Formats: sequence, structure tokens, C-alpha cells
Amino acid sequence: MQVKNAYTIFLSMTTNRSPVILVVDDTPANLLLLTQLLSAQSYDVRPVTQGTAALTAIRTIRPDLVLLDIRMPDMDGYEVCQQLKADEETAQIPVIFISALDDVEDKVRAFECGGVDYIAKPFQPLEVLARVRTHLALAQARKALEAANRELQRALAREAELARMDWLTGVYNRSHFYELARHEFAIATRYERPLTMCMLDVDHFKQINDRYGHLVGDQVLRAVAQTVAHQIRTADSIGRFGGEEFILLLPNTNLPSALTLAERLRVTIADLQVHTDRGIVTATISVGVAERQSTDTTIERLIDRADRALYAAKRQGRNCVVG
Ligand code: GH3
Ligand code: MG
Ligand code: MG
Ligand code: MG
Repeated sequence: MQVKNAYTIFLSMTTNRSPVILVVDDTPANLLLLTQLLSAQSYDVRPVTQGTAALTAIRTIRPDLVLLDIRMPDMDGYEVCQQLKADEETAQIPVIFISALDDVEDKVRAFECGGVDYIAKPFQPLEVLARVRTHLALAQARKALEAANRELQRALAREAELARMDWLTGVYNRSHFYELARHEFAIATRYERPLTMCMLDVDHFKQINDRYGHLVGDQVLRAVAQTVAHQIRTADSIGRFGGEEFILLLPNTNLPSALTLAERLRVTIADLQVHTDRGIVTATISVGVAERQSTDTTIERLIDRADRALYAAKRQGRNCVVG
């Protein structure tokens, strides 16, 4: 699992970019004081004097933190904070209210609007710095955790996908194919839709192994599987049934259409030239095709009929399709 990647992201997020702090206050003296205080700590400070301008700045600059005055003529701090929190893109930006309002109700309202902290004016510079530092660190840790979690989810999804694959040929393995097939079979039965199975087997594959060696044999298997996989529709599935045998599931496809597809696959594989260390190797396939019938009570019955059709194709001399 790529847990290491998640950790790398965490590290990259903790590199030294100056945090951007948006300071919003309609009183120029306050704004100047706060700007000087924070700039001295090498924060990247962006001063704004109005609520509406603050919202625009938040959306464009995406600051790491907002220091927000409450009483402002055009739009008060509560409103600014509410709008910022309502927008998914900016909702995670921490807002520290900084206001001369000193009633408990005012403070509580600030938290209810989504603020993370409240500083009363006149403020103590050291206290402002301490609170800013703390909330920046918390926001940073949260971002890193979220990024790590996203990466973890991606790694888990990749891992789950790999677990469904046949490692040699890159198509579904037998157990996952069965899972899919059972599901499609149930749907086809329930809604009385056509469903067709094709069983493919590489002809005289043992001879390919014997003549060129198993590694070349593996390469041929991969080429056959991938060529078939690229020819089918996205709704169709291909699985490795065993050794040099593959199985196709074609939802909403009746027998004549499946036979047409199978024939096209047969010709494509017969024309396929696999370039190997031992030169160009060719192969042919035999295909057995069976459409679900109302008497098929289980998927195994359908597979069994496709399998018998395949053996008929082998008996007919191989490199052919029987349905
Ligand atoms: P037929 O036309 O009747 O299908 O003949 P065949 O030789 O293809 O069939 P047989 O079942 O006799 O041989 C299949 C061979 O496939 C035997 C086995 O060693 C080989 N095989 C199975 N899995 C693999 C694999 O993963 N890699 C390689 N290289 N060979 C495999
Ligand atoms: Mg004010
Ligand atoms: Mg074979
Ligand atoms: Mg076989």
C-alpha cells in the first residue's frame, strides 16, 4: 500500500511557505497595528477594510487564516463568516473574530457562525500571535490529514482493483469474474434481458510453450487477453477462467450478436503477431458461445453450455466459433 505517498504529501505540505493571513477591519488604526504585528512574524498579511471586499479576497487569495472584525459598515463580520463557511471551497479556512464587542452573546454568535476563536479588543499582541499560531497549526494538520486520507483511499481503491485482476494478463481473475457474472445473471433473469457467455481457449497452447518456452507463452497469453479486452464494449467483461482459457460476459447481447463478436475476435487473434525474443509468434483461439435460456437457473448452467460449445469447436478442428 502506498502509505509512503501519503506521508510525502504530509511533508510537502509542511514546507516553508509564509502563511497568508487576511486581516479585515474597517478602522485603519486597528488594521495598521495588526498588519505590523503579523508582518513582523513574517506572515504574508493582506489587509482589507470592508466585509464585501473581504469575501472577494477570500475567494481569490484563499488565505490560510482570516482575522475578522465584527462591526463594519457594509457587511458585518458574522455575515462574512457565514458566507465563507457556506462555500465548500472556503469553508475550511479558520476565522478568528477580533472585536470590541465583549458580551457573551456576541462571542457565542461568533462561534455559531463558524469562527474558531474570539479575541476581544483592545487586544494583547502576544495573545493575537499565540492564537494565530495555534489555529494555523491546527488548519495545517487538518489539511495534511485530509490529503493523507485522500491518498490512502486512492491506494485502497488501487489495491482493491489489483485484487480483482489476474496478475499475468491484466483481465479479471476468476473469482471476481464470477462475482460480476452472478450479478449480471441475476439482472438478466429478473428483467428477462439477453445475456451471453463466450468461452475462449488458445489452440495448441502447449505447443507454443514447448516450442518457445513458458515466458513467451506468458507473453502470448497477455497479448491474447489484452487484444480481446480492447475489442469488447465497456459493459462487457473478460476474465481469465484458468490456464489459457478466457471467459467473456456480454450483457444485453443475444446469440447472433455474440457470434458476430466471437468471429471478429477469432479473426483478430488469428491475425495477431506477438513480437517476442524468439521472433513473431502467432496463435489461434476456439470460442464456445451460449446465450442464457429461461431454463438456466444458475450461472454455472450457462457457463457449462459455453464450455460444451467450446469443446465442439475444438472437435471441429479449432480456430473456429461454435454457438
Ligand atoms: P487445445 O487446443 O486442445 O486447447 O490444446 P492446448 O495445448 O492449448 O491445451 P492443453 O490443455 O493441453 O494445454 C494447455 C497448456 O497451457 C498447458 C499449460 O502448461 C499451459 N498453461 C497454463 N497456464 C499457463 C500460464 O500461465 N503460462 C503459460 N506459459 N502456460 C500456461
Ligand atoms: Mg469595526
Ligand atoms: Mg488450449
Ligand atoms: Mg484449455
